[in-house]
Amino acid sequence: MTQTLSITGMSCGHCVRAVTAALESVVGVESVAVDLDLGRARIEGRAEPDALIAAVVAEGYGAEAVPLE
Ligand SMILES: [Cu+2]
Repeated sequence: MTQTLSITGMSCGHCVRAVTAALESVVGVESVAVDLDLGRARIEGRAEPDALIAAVVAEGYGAEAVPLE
């Protein structure tokens, strides 16, 4: 299962690493790919959408689910 989040507040590679680590810490996540330019995170696995958003927000960034394209 793939989920996509729109991430706000990222400005550099440090932010990408922080968001990636936050998402990877969520139960059920298998892999994470964060794109700084697009402001998107692609998450593979079976994590709860709300848990993904909460993990990103806890790091100080904004997150919103993006419907499957
Ligand atoms: Cu940064």
